[in-house]
Amino acid sequence: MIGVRKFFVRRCLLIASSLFSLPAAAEMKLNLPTPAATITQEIFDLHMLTAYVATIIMVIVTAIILYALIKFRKSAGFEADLEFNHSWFGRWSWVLVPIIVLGIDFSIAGSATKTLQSVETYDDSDVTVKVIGSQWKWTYEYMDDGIKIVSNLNKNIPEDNDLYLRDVDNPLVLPVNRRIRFLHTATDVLHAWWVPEIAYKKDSIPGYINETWTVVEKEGTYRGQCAENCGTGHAFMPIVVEVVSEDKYDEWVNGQKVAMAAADAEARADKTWTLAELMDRGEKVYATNCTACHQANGEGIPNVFPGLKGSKIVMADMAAHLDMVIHGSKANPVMAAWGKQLNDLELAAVITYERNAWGNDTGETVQPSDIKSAR
Ligand code: HEC
Ligand SMILES: [Cu+2]
Repeated sequence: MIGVRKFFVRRCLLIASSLFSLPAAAEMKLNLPTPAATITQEIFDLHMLTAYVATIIMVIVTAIILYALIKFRKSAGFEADLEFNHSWFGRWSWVLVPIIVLGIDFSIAGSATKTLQSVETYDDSDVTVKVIGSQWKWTYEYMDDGIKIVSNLNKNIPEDNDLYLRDVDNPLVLPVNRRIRFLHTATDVLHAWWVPEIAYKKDSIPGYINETWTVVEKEGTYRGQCAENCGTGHAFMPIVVEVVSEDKYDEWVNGQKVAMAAADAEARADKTWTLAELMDRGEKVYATNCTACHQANGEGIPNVFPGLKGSKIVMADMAAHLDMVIHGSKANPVMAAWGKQLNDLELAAVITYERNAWGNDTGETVQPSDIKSAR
């Protein structure tokens, strides 16, 4: 056995060498990320001002303490001045010190108040996005254009990749140099939409709307995380924002509108869909909206989310199945009313998929017209 002392020396060397090894040092970010928006720049500047003031105070106080320790040490024969508090300086220092401290406080409070005022300035915006947190995904609704984006974790990124748990299938797309208003809310529990480079943090609260704003000054991809512990999938709802030029943004908006109109027309079309067509679409709807809880293999999570594979409702009771998916569960609000979020074709497809995937093999199809009458 190696001695305790040797053990600690080795441990310290190991930690030191890993701290100073090149990749680790390159990864080590000591400060907040570089802001890319006016409001986050203001917050960053306030943070730096506070950090500088605190550092200067720390240096001065440490210097005074060290000076006093050395200069007035007993071994050098120093004797304490028991009458210090009766001297001029001894008396006035009790007044001066609080005045200095208050002065420092006010100098920071001035900037802090200004920043807080900017944070709470709700001017007209060019783009308004409703940001909806759900267990465990983000939905973005562009209020002016009627576009809706569902943003899910990209599960295809391997663990050793930098973007593991930090990438999504559909990012939020925003124009550069335009004022964006975010309206934050949630469908189930508290979440918080946080992208430190471009937007500050505010809670997403069910049944309540919080507002934040930003003007992003640099095009690019910005990443963030849900910043409110919202359940077992909290780590699996990352945020990705693509900030693009205005032209690109307009192009993207038009593309989305065309795609939405096409999907809408398709859902309304008076057509009987085949099992294969419905399964194909249903698999996608299921992957986007249902896997977070019921899992890709349809087995759910025991005692938390029921399995759909072999489920009685899914296999036999069609009316109960339609009711559960369209209107949600009355017993457990975690199972949402998908009738509000998906159109008739999407609902018909996902229900058909549940009834035929994972060996459920009922061979039954559900048509959009069935959904229409069950709504
Ligand atoms: C946030 C988690 C969550 C998501 C997402 C979710 N469900 Fe559910 N689901 C539940 C819970 C919890 C229940 C149990 C409800 C109850 O006990 O009343 C449930 C129950 C069900 C049932 C009844 C199963 C049974 O045997 O009782 C069906 C069918 C179902 N969900 C379908 C879906 C479909 C389709 C989707 C996607 C469009 C979906 N769910 C998305 C949580 C979820
Ligand atoms: Cu969350």
